[in-house]
Amino acid sequence: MKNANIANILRDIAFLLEMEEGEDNSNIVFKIRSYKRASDVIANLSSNVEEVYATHGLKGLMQIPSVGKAIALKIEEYLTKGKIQYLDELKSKTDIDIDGFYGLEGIGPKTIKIVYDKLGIRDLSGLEKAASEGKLRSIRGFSEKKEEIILKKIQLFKKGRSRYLLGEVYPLIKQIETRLLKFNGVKNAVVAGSFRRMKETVGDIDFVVACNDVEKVMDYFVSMPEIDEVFGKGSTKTFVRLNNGMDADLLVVPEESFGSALQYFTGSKEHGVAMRKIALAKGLHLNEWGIFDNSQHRIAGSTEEEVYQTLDLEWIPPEMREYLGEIELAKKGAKGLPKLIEYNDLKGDLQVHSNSTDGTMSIEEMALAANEKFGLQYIVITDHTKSLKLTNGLDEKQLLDQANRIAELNDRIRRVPDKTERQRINEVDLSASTPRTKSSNFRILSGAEVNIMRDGSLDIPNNVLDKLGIVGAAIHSNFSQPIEVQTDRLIKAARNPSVDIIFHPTGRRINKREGYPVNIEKLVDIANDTNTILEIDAHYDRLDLKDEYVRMAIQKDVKLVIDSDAHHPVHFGFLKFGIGQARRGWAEKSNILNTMPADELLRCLK
Ligand code: DGT
Ligand code: CA
Ligand code: CA
Ligand code: ZN
Repeated sequence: MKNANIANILRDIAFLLEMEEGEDNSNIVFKIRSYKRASDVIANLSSNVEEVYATHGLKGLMQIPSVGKAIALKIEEYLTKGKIQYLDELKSKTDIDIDGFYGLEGIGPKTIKIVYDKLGIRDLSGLEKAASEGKLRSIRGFSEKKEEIILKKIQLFKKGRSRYLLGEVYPLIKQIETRLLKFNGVKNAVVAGSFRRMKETVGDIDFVVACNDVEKVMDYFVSMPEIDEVFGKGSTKTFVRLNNGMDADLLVVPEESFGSALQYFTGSKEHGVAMRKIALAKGLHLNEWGIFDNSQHRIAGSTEEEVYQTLDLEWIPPEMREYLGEIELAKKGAKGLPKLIEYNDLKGDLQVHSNSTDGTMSIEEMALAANEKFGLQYIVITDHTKSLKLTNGLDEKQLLDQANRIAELNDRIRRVPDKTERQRINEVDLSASTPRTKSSNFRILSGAEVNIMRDGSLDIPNNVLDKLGIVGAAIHSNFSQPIEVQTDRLIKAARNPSVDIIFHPTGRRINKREGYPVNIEKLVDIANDTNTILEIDAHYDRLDLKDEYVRMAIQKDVKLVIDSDAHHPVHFGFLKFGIGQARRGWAEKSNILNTMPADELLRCLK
C-alpha cells in the first residue's frame, strides 16, 4: 500500500513550497492548500491508490476527492517511476532536514526558513539547542517568550514521537492485516496489542496469525514493500521495522493456539497477569499457547471466548482490557460487563465543517458522503464563528443565511445529485469498515461551533443561536490561563441556555499540545445540572474527552455525543476512533445521544 508514501510526498511538496515561496502570492497559497488537502485525503483513504491507478489509470486518480489533474500526474509519475522530478527539484534547493520537523505543531515551514536564513539551523536538534541557549530572540519577530514556547513544543514533540497516533497508522496497518488474512494457508490474522485496544497512541504493532506453515507466512511478511528492516526471525516470531519508522512483531501460531495467543498479545500486560493468576487459582496454566491442566493437556486456546469461558469469565472487549475493574465484573455471578456501544451504532454526526469556513467541501458534498458512504442519517453543519478570524468564522447574518440555505437543501437533497457532485464522491471507496445502507430521508441540521471568549461569553448572541438546530461551544484561544479561569469559561458556556454541546472540552492535541487546564469533575457536574452534552471529538489527534473522562461523565449520567469534526468527507472515517475511545470509557449505546434518530435527539436538548 503506497498511500502513506504518496501522502508524505504530497505533504513534502506543500511544505517545501511554503518554505520557498514565502511571498503572499495567492496562486502559491492555493497550490499549497491543494497539496495539503490531497495529502490528507490520501492518508485517510481506505482504498489503495496503486490499485485505483492500475484499474482506472489517470482518470481513476482524478476521481479521488481533492485530487485534480496536476496532482494526479504527480502520483502517476511516482507510481510509474518511483520518484517525482518536481519534488527532487524543490528538495535540491535546500539542505534543511525537513523530515525531522514534521508534526512539530505550531512551528511551520516559514519559521523554519527564517531560523535557517538567520542562524543556519538545519535540523530539529539545532533548533532546540539555539532555543535553549537563548539565540532565537535575536531574530526579528522572535522574543524570549516565543523561544520558550518553541522549546516546550520541541520537548513535547520529542516525547511523543516514539508513540504513533492510532489514526495516523490505522489505514496502513489494517491493509497489512487484510493482506495477511488473504494469504494462502492463513486461517486467521488480527492486529493485537494496544492497536486492538484502540489506545489513542500505539508503540509497536503486534500481528497474530494462525497458520500451520510458519515459515511461509514469515517469508511473505518480510517481503512486503512496507518492511524496511528485519531485526530478527525466530521459529514463531519475526521482528521488523516498517518504512513509516514503526516497529512490528509478527507471531505465528497453530490454529489451536490462536485464541490464547490473541488474548496474550492483546494485553494489556496487567490484564494478562490477572488472567494468569485466575488460571493458577483454578490449578490451570495460561500462556500464549493455551490453557493447560496439571498434566500439561491443553484444555482451551483456539478462541478467545473459550479462554475466558474456561476461567469462568465473560469475554471482555479488547478496549476494556486495562485492568480497571473489568475482570471483577466479568466473573461468573458478578454484575456483568456493560454492553458497549458498537462500531455501527452512530446515526448522525454533530460536528461537521463546510467550505463556508475552514472546511474544504460544500455542505451538499459533506451530506452526500455522510449519507451514501458512511450510512449516517443526519449531520449538523457547525462552522466556526466570527471571532475565529483565521477560519473566516461566520457572523450573525452569515449563520442565519447558512441555516436558510440548509433548510432549502433539505428539500433539494431528495433529488438525484448532479454529475459533478456524484463524481467527486464516487468511484473511490470512502466507506468505514462496515458498509451500511443509506438513509432515504437524510437530514442536514443547521448549527455552529460558537467560540467561547476569554470571559466565557460567546461571540454570537442567543437570539441568533436559538434559530439554529444544534449549537456546540468551544474554546480555541487563551489557553494559558489558570485552571479556575478556564473551568469558569466552560461553566459559563454550559449555563448558557442556547448551548447544547461543549465541543472538545479539554482542547488537547495528542503529542502536540496539552490543552488548557480544566477541572473536569466540576465541568461534568455542571453539565449534569444544566443538561449540557459533552462531546467526544473523534479526530484522532484530539479524542477529547478521553477515555477516563468518558467514564467519569458516564458515572454521573452526563450525556455524550461522538463527532468526527470533519473538514473533508474522508474525515467521517474518524468516527471509529471516537467510538473506540468511548468504548475504552465503558460507554453504552444509551450514553451516546447521536445513536438516536435526529427527532429523538432533538427532543433531548435543553
Ligand atoms: P504499545 O506497543 O506500547 O502501544 O503497547 P502494547 O500493549 O501493544 O504492548 P507490547 O507491544 O509491548 O506487547 C503486546 C502485548 O503482549 C501486551 O499488551 C501484553 C503482552 N506482553 C508483552 N510483554 C509482556 C510481559 O512481560 N508480560 C505479560 N504478561 N504480557 C506481556
Ligand atoms: Ca504493541
Ligand atoms: Ca510488541
Ligand atoms: Zn474546533
